[in-house]
Amino acid sequence: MASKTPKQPHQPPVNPQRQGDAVVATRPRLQPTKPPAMHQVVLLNDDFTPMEFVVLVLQEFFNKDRETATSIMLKVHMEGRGICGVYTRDIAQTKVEQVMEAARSSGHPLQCVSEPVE
Ligand code: TYC
Repeated sequence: MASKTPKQPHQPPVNPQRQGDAVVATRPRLQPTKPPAMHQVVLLNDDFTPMEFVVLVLQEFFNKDRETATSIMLKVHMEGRGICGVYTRDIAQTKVEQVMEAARSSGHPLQCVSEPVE
């Protein structure tokens, strides 16, 4: 897969410089790097997963307190989807896998996706 990260210009390996008696290996400064793109984990509504299971998922995998978890669950229930958290891409994907596995092993059809933050 092609990376979106621009290639850094070629850096000579080291550039020994004298500082008094010491010889210090230095490198030219790299270009400043961009912060990683962030991804949101979104829970989707369905008609079968128990509300209590969704609240427990939000507490367990997204570190929400019970009140916040309940309010996110109700938002998903009423509006069809809701954001559980925002993470780097790999962490967001891991959260999706954890939720999907918990749902699968409990026999619930709960769906969870991650998507880049706009
Ligand atoms: N709609 C479900 C019910 O009435 C509850 C639910 C909430 C399911 C959020 C999924 O992501 C979800 N039991």
